[in-house]
Amino acid sequence: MFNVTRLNHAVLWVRDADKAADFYHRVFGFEELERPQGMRAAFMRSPSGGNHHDLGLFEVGAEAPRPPRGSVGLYHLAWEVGTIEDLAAAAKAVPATTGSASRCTAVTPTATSSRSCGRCRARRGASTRTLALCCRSTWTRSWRAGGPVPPSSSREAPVATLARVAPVPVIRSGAHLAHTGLIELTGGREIPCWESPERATAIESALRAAGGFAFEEPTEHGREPILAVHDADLLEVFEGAWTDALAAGATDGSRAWIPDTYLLAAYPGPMTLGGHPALRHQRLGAYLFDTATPIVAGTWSAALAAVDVALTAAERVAVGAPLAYGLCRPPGHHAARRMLGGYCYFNNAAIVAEWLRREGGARRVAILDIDYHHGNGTQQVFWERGDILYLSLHADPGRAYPYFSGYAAERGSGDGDGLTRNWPLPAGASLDPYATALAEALRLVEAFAPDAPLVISAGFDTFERDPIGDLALRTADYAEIGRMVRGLGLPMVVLQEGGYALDALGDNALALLTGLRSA
Ligand code: Q9C
Ligand code: ZN
Repeated sequence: MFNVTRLNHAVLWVRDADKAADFYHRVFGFEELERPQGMRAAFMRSPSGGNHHDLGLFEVGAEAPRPPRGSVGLYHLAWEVGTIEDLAAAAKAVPATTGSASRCTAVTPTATSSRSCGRCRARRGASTRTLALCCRSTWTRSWRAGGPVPPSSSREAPVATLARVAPVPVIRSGAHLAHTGLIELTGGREIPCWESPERATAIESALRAAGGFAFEEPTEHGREPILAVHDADLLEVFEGAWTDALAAGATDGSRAWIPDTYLLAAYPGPMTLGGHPALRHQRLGAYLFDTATPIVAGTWSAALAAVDVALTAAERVAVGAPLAYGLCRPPGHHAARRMLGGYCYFNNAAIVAEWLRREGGARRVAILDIDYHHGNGTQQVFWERGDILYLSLHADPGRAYPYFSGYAAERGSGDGDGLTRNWPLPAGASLDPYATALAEALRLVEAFAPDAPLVISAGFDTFERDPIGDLALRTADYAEIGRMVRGLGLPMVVLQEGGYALDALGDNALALLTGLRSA
């Protein structure tokens, strides 16, 4: 499918409205809005979302000359129509069989035209409420080459350009749906976990409604890529915790499992301890740093699937997609080498980065983490690595979860000295300070010169209305962030991390992805 960008309200004069409507549906994903009664016309809406496009297809009749072969009957283009109602009004002013192909027809229903096209004298107004048609021949000629382009000889630069942009692969799986019924403890109270299946559902449906995305299932990658980042004993305990908890009667299966003891570094003191319990749900307390990582029957498979989602997205980019989105759930950036936490089980982003090194032939991989929280797990995994850059913008841990990492002084060590960088942000930070920090981070990415796709840990808990965050980004800001990152010119793998304002999550993800794929 093609993707329409920068097309503002086009009107196409076509030989056959049915065929044209079908074409625009199949090739560009336009949805039909309306077939006005008594008119050979179709009104359609583009899938590109955000920048909202409408399209009017008007049949000019069979006596009009044939378009070039393969040009699907496109005769005329027009642009700058304010609303679909304007289109309808304009259409009534045009005889149903206007179709003399050698000359263009101008219609200016609200008559604010100020200039004429030098080629055809069609009047074209400065007002967006003016409809004008012009220069059909040039447009049709270039059609097959990837869409109409403005006639270069014309000083009239049309607003409309149809760009051939492949849909963005969105890798998603339904496996996360069973990772549900989760609870967390907040201020001593048990509440439904913010990290819910509806999050991924909301994002997926927003992207589907917007169009321009290709939804794909992940392929299985097995445990090897996970074991390149996480310790085998973590996997063993995580995998078996639920069944052991059930078998031991520690849970009746109706509630998420949250262990009751946590093995802190401070626990042993001078002691040499003699062992660990055999049951994995009890051992789990040595592999968690908080109570925000509940386990239910579907958790293990969901976490495995999230890794497959991430790796499949990375593969799409590795074979040439400029951008792919892994709709990971559960998220990953709080999960460390042998530690779960913060709604995270496997560190999807770290696994992708390591996989790009080992399997993707990359020598330098950069990870940009824009979740509200510091990605303590990712930072830990690559702390001493000279081949992986980890950059994180987040709420200052002096006031925000996870509290114990993400300070500006943390910069990596050994080979990784200087290759971890943190930008703690004050409460209430809006796009301005955010963009300043981001620009700094992007300069470091450039200096590092990755030879692999940029891995983006994307959280939308930086949103102004996020229930657990206190930054102040707005939906449109994510598009701006996307455009800034896009400026690097690197291919990109976007992996879903946090974001809990359910009603805005889809729009925010759409905005980021739209910015990331902007021209
Ligand atoms: N109720 C991500 O955004 N907070 N994780 C728990 C106790 C945990 C956030 C506070 C926040 C984890 C991926
Ligand atoms: Zn977060």
